[in-house]
Amino acid sequence: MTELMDFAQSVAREAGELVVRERAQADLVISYKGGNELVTNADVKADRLIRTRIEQCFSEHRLLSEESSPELQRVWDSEVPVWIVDPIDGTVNYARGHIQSAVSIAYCENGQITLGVVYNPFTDELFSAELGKGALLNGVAIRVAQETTLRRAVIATGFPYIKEGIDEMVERVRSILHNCADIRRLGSAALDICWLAAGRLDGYYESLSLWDFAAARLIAEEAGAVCGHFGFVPKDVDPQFFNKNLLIANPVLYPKLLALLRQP
Ligand code: LIP
Repeated sequence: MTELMDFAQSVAREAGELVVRERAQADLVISYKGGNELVTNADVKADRLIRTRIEQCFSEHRLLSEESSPELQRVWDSEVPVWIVDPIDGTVNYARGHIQSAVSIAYCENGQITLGVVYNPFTDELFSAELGKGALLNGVAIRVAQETTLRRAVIATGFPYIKEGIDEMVERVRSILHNCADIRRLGSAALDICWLAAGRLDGYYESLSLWDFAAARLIAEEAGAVCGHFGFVPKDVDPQFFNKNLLIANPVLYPKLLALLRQP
């Protein structure tokens, strides 16, 4: 394990312990960003912890995180390494006492995400990957499921806090339900994608923020998934960072799901 991976896993576990402790103390403070996007004081505390650890160990690095620097979007232009962090992915789940939430930490250098860690402290499951070295769950290698039949495929997705465009999303759900086995809406994109990497799901699609998927996308690719988009990708944006209309699946199902989701 490289020094960066050791650091990322250690910080993810420390932040995970913090968010479990904060919720157990039953003094969770819930507020709303932009009107209806839920955030808790634990998100902010975990974000501050991760930022502090990065500043202590890698003072020249930059941080893109949901809670403290959402404006730094063109990470691939950065001349110094960038950590891409979601301190709690699955915030609504976390605030409502569910266990499908995770700390997500990705490392980007020279325009390439080379490390990803997604840690669910409620299940003690740490998903990780380094570029070109495969994907692991608690240190054991994981691979995508080999399901090749749409009608047997279980597909995960999610929906944004802002409800505009929801009718189009419902139509996609209708198409998936007519052609696949079932849908899962688990509430954490990072864990949806890591579960696909571990063979627990067969496909995933959604539009997100970069910090939701940056780490998990590398983990899924290293586990054998195809990661792409079922919509237009701007020419000046590196696809690994583009956050609209993501589609992730094993190489056989990917084109089948692409055709399904692209239907008018
Ligand atoms: C969440 C994602 C989820 C998506 C939600 C939200 P957050 O991230 O993980 O898949 O459907 O709308 O974006 O806000 O919990 O970090």
